[in-house]
Amino acid sequence: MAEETKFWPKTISRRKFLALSAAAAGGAAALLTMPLGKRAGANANAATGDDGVKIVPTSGAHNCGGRCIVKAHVKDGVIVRITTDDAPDTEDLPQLRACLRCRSYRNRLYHPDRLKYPMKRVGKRGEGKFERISWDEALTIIAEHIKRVMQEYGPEAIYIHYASGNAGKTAERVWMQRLLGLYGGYLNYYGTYSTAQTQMATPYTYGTISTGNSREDWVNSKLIILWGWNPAETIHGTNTIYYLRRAKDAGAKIIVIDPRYTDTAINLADEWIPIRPTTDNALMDAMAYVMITENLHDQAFLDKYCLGFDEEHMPPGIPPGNSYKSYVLGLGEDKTPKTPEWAEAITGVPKEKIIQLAREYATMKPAALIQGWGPQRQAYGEQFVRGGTVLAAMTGNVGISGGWASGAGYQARGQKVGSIPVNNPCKASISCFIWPDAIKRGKGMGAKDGVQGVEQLSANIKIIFNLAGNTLINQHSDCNGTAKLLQDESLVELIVVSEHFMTPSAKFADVLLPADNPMERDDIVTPWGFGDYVLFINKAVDTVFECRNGYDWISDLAEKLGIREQFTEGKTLEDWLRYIVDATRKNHPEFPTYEEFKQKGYYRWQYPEPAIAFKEQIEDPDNNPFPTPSGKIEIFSERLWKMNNPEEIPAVPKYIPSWEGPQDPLREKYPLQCITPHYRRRSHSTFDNVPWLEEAAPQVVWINPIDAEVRGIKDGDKVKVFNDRGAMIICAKVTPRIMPGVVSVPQGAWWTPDADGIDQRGCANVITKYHPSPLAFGNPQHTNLVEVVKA
Ligand SMILES: Nc1nc2c(c(=O)[nH]1)N[C@H]1C(S)=C(S)[C@@H](COP(=O)(O)OP(=O)(O)OC[C@H]3O[C@@H](n4cnc5c(=O)[nH]c(N)nc54)[C@H](O)[C@@H]3O)O[C@H]1N2
Ligand SMILES: Nc1nc2c(c(=O)[nH]1)N[C@H]1C(S)=C(S)[C@@H](COP(=O)(O)OP(=O)(O)OC[C@H]3O[C@@H](n4cnc5c(=O)[nH]c(N)nc54)[C@H](O)[C@@H]3O)O[C@H]1N2
Ligand code: SF4
Ligand SMILES: [Mo]
Repeated sequence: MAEETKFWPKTISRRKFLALSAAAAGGAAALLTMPLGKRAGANANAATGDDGVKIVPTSGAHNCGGRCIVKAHVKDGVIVRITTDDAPDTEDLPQLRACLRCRSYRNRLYHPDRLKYPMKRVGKRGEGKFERISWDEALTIIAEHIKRVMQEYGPEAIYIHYASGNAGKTAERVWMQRLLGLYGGYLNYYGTYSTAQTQMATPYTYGTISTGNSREDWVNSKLIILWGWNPAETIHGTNTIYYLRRAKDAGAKIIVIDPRYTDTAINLADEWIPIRPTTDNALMDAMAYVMITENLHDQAFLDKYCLGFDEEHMPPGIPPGNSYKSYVLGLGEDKTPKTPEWAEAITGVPKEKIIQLAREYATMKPAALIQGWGPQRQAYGEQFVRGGTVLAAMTGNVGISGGWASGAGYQARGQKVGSIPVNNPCKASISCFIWPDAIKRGKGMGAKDGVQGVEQLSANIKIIFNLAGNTLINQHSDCNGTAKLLQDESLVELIVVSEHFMTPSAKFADVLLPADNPMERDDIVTPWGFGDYVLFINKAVDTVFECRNGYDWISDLAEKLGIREQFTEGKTLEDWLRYIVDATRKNHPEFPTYEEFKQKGYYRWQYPEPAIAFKEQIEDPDNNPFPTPSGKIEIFSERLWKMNNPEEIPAVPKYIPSWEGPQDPLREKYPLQCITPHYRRRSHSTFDNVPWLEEAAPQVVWINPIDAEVRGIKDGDKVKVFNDRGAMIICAKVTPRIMPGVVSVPQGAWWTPDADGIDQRGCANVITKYHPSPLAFGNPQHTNLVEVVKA
């Protein structure tokens, strides 16, 4: 075994770090928000070989919104420095430059708290008491449980949970899926914590989630509305902010609609429209009202391509009064015209502003209404998604250059990159958010509970694999409630966690496995939806202590289950990576060979034209129907109508007053709406334990001066944020950057309860609610009411 201290290099002093960052791009703060415009030579010496220093091209594998070129400078087996892309930075091919998170990566890799050995739980579950064991013992425990549970309950009792910490093509989660697929199966999940509502709702309008043009096309927009979207912080594709900046330079007006004056608004917005969380559909409905009553909508487009906008274009057999237009004008059941005055009272947006916004969006063509995913991570997030798609259709902005179809927004142009073959004979699937129900009452749960693929589940969840994720506790809603559920050892019988650190979720493991780090392994990784490239993660340094690669330990587990040969097919990890490259080359003959790809570290596609979603459907509709049942853009969805739940799943998008929204009577007790956005210093909970980043961007709750004053709260005060589900202690940032009545706690801080259960670190999910959304069974983690008091 290695000496414990040998692998940890001396920590670089803070001063030296700040000097390095300053040289790179104007200091740590500037690096945190993605740099704009022309970026000065940050890595002048990246390519030069200092004495004995090897420069290894690699990348991050966490779920950060981007995917960048990271260069590890290795000396004597230790990473001494990290730099980034130093290829020419051109307009057509901007560099894939790393942000401060990957730049600080040595702090994660060489963190003194890194897990070093396999362990098993010795105290009560969740207590965090563990004992070191051998890998062999760990794998024996896991194999015995799999054999027993598979026999006693069948594959639906074994769940491989959503875990986004390792996005590599050969992540442990993938290997576990392959293994259990070969051994009898496992319970699937659908959807994600990121996009549950939009993935489910967008296809009801368009038949697909690929509704985005490519970003080069934004320069053709006259108006860009960023609706609950903050890519200056969330990145959403490396360089997204750069493409928006190009659009602005080309003359586009940019409007940001968000309860917070975000970094994106600071960087780009001509106008910021603050709105009460959960009320966006009221604003959308009133915009539609203005367009209809002022005759600004594109009737010809609606007549030709859409179903259900007005009574003249409804599917047969639907009673009158159910079109979107009837709903907006108050001719439907609710008899309420959705006027700007009506919307002002709900949203807090002045009616003059609503009228102006409607007129601008209808007349400044082409215009792109781009939806972020924050407002769909709400109680009725599905309505937000469909509401945006209807406005895009009403203004004829679908399928054209400079326009944007709205909805999920994945780029219409996607490359086909190979993957590890997985074949799961078990067809049952749950929404990734509803696993607590599948633990408590899985057996018998069916379609109405969010189960897909089978009529009813045949078992409760008995084994959970949580490999590179923190959604067992920290990132799931209601930490306190979930902890109680998992503590009950009579329910889930085995929890296996693979991690780098003792996270709040890792504390709930029965068997805790130390994972290798991306810097210690080879892998292939793709960017988020917008990126036209693939990266090779090159192993830069050796794996430390007893941390192991997923393929390695899961092959040994396969052996214990008697299926090593089937699992590995006699291949090494490198053979599988070649397999992925070969599969990619089959789809894209221009893709480089394995050797070329690995050596360079990335491959970038270049296209002569931007991709325009639904171009064919609009230019030649007869030969290219939309992939919906009617072949049209379905503003009215007969499929939703047939669900017969008009209150929560209406057939046309509607404003539904939300539980824990501004109209909930619970506001008397908990008067503030609390949103929990993504924070620049972390990827969710990953990097929460990196002191450099904590110093640069502390965990604080944003509160408006008006709300602070009545509570006697001053900037920097310690406050308690709480509701019936939990409480946290956190510092207040008193700022007009958040609208009155709303507070904001960035998600991802590690849950750290004191003896009374009060979280001491500002973990957003102590106050969030486990309450799946009606259609997608998705997570509503921005829908919360709280009170804030001085601590
Ligand atoms: N309140 C609130 N909660 C939210 C959200 C919100 O907006 N508000 N957003 C949700 C969203 S969009 C998402 S995607 C989820 C994300 O939730 P998670 O998928 O849980 O993501 P992370 O918190 O980044 O946790 C990833 C874990 O993987 C570990 N890890 C990193 N690399 C490796 C590796 O190579 N191997 C192994 N074994 N482990 C590794 C990290 O240490 C980290 O603990 O959170 C959701 N939770
Ligand atoms: N730095 C950083 N970047 C990340 C991540 C991270 O953790 N850190 N996570 C990545 C992942 S996995 C994901 S899924 C994406 C998440 O990307 P998003 O889901 O788009 O990010 P959020 O911050 O949750 O929300 C975006 C904005 O919506 C606003 N918002 C919240 N509720 C409402 C509402 O009701 N109405 C309106 N109009 N606005 C609202 C928030 O204030 C926020 O500014 O980010 C990715 N990028
Ligand atoms: S954290 Fe993500 S966006 Fe930042 S450098 Fe790493 S890969 Fe790029
Ligand atoms: Mo996400």
